[in-house]
Amino acid sequence: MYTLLSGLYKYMFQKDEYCILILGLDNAGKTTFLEQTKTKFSKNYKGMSLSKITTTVGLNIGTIDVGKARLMFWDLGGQEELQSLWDKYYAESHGVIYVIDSTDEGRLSESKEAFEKMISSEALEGVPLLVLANKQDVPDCLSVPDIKTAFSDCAPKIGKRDCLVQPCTALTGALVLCSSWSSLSTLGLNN
Ligand SMILES: Nc1nc2c(ncn2[C@@H]2O[C@H](COP(=O)(O)OP(=O)(O)OP(=O)(O)O)[C@@H](O)[C@H]2O)c(=O)[nH]1
Ligand SMILES: [Mg+2]
Repeated sequence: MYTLLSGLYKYMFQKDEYCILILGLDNAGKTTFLEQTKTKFSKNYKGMSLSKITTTVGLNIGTIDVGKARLMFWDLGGQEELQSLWDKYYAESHGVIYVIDSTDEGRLSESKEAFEKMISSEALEGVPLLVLANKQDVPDCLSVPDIKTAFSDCAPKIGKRDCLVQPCTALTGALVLCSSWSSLSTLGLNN
C-alpha cells in the first residue's frame, strides 16, 4: 500500500530534472538570458536589475519548473580563460544553450571556434543544442541565416543530435519564452 501511495505521489508531484548548460563567449548575454528566464518562469521571482549584471567569474545557477520538468541552468563565464572550465560540466548536462552576440560580427569566428570545440567533446555526444542569436533588438545585427552560414561547417560535428537556432533578445525578454521552453521541448528535453 505504501509503495502504491508513494508511487502515486511521485507520479503526481515529482519533477524530472534536467541540467542545461548556458555557454557562449563573454558579453554574449548568457546571464541576462538566465535572469529573464527566471523572471518569466518563476512566480514571485524578483530578478536582479539587468543593468547590474557584470561579467561572470565562475557560475550562476537558476532553476525553473515547467510542467513536469525542472530545468536547472548552469550559466558559465565565457571569457577565454574560463572556457577551459566548461568541460567539467559536460558529463552531467542534458542540453546546451549556446548564446551568440549577433551584434559582434568581429567575434563570430571566435564564437564558432568555441562552439566547435564544445560540440567535439565526447561527453556531449547526442546532447541537444539550442543556439540563441541574441541581441536581435539592435538594428543591423546578424540574422539567424547569417549565423547559420557562419557556423555551417560545424554541421558534420553536430551530426544527428537535435540543433535549433533561434533569434532572441535577452535584454527585453522578447522571444525568451518561445526560444527557451518551446525550443527545448522541440528538442525533446521534456519527453
Ligand atoms: N542590446 C542588447 N544587449 C544585451 C542583450 N542581452 C545582453 N545584453 C548586454 O550584453 C552585455 C553582456 O551581458 P551578460 O549577460 O553579462 O553576458 P554574458 O554572456 O553573461 O557574459 P560573461 O558572463 O562575461 O560570459 C550586457 O551589457 C547586457 O546588458 C540583448 O538582448 N540586447
Ligand atoms: Mg555572465
